[in-house]
Amino acid sequence: MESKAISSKRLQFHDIDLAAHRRTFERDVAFGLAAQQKWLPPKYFYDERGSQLYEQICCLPEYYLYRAELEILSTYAAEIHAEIGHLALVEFGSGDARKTRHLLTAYESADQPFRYCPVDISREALWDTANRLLQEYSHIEIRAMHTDFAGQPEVIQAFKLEKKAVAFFGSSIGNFTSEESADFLRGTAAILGPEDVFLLGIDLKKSPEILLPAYNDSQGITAAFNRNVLRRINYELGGRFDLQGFEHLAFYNAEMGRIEMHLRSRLPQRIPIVKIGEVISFRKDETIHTESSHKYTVDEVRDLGSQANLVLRRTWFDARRYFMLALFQSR
Ligand code: AVI
Repeated sequence: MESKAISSKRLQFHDIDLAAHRRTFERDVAFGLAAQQKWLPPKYFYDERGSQLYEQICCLPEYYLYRAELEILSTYAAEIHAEIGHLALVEFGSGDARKTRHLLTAYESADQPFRYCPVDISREALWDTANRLLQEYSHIEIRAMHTDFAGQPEVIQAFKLEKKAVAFFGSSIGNFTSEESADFLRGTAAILGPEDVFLLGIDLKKSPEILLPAYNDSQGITAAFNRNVLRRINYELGGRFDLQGFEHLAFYNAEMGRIEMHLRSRLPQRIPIVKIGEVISFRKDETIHTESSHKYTVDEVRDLGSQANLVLRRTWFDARRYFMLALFQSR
């Protein structure tokens, strides 16, 4: 694994294998757009613009997920800190760490040094957040890692932590396929020591009347977020997508227990993508499946954990029980 590190007394910043990132993007786009049901992995939403759009989504009145998890973290931060102990906190998909601040504040209140290890696919978000947190918390020491952690939770072993709490907030696990989430949880369980814990924030099943507006907001921010993957293909891979030629579509697939986001071609079109040397044909109304957002019951979360050798130790909910924070330890 290639790694570039920027280091100061309180911040170490690791960039892992960036050339490989770009090659994977080309390969995934070529593979996904050649399939019968065209698809793209949702992780490619998150370039600088995509991360900003996601931050805006989190402020939308319809997007209850963010506020529900924030409510849990702000209400129970001290309790969560007491339960997990003053362990180094590793966070997958840390983004701007807005919600995590509540937990970091509980760490800071202990008046002892603590280590925060954010891991994210968006370099800009990671860099800005790490530097901002250093200003805000005098006891914090940061080891940040810029990498695509999804298929390889074991990358965090590079932090060489003796004991740790690993967090994965935001229901981002819901964006994995069932196979990916099973692998991710198994991989995470495998690197937990006997006193380590895993904190998983996860969106619960609820009425489509609440779910649907969260992915079809009235300001069109989610639509812009969805189309951002085409914009990214244009500027990184020499694509020729006209973003307005694709309509944002989000619906609840009850059988699969998930929201699906697609981009639907408004017309028959042929789109060259220079760097992959292909021209992709679309029929009118043909879609690219860009994201699944799985929703769970509490029992499904427990089962998901136990299939990966994780035991559910504690749960916290928001007042409406829209969202759950689950604390696991390895069996
Ligand atoms: C990051 N992830 C959990 C979000 C979700 O709700 O699935 C991404 C998102 N997609 C559309 N809106 C937000």
